[in-house]
Amino acid sequence: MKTKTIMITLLACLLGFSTTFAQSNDKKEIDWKTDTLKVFGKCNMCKETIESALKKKDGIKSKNWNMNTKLLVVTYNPDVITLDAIHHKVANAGYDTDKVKAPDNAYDKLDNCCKYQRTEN
Ligand SMILES: [Cu+2]
Repeated sequence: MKTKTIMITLLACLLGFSTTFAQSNDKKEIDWKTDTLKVFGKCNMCKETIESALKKKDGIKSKNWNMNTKLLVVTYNPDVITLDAIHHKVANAGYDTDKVKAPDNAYDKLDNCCKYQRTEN
């Protein structure tokens, strides 16, 4: 009787363990992607605006815009957001990227100190 109880307990443990294992195996690892894009901005306030346009809930893991190089390095979950969508998010915050031009009304909303020189095209 005692042996049976032990056996059942052991079996239950094993079953529980294998289920946990299967679950963690099922859960897909996030295949983070890192890309660099050019974003035309000027100062530290631009940095704030550019970086806060990219949010964690949108699949962004990290972002860092360099004021001197104008390069934004962004790590994101490609299952959640595309690089194209990232360009658009930055552009909608008022900043031209190397691919997407910011809407004029978004640019106009920027603080005067942040009004970077736009290229004509
Ligand atoms: Cu600025």
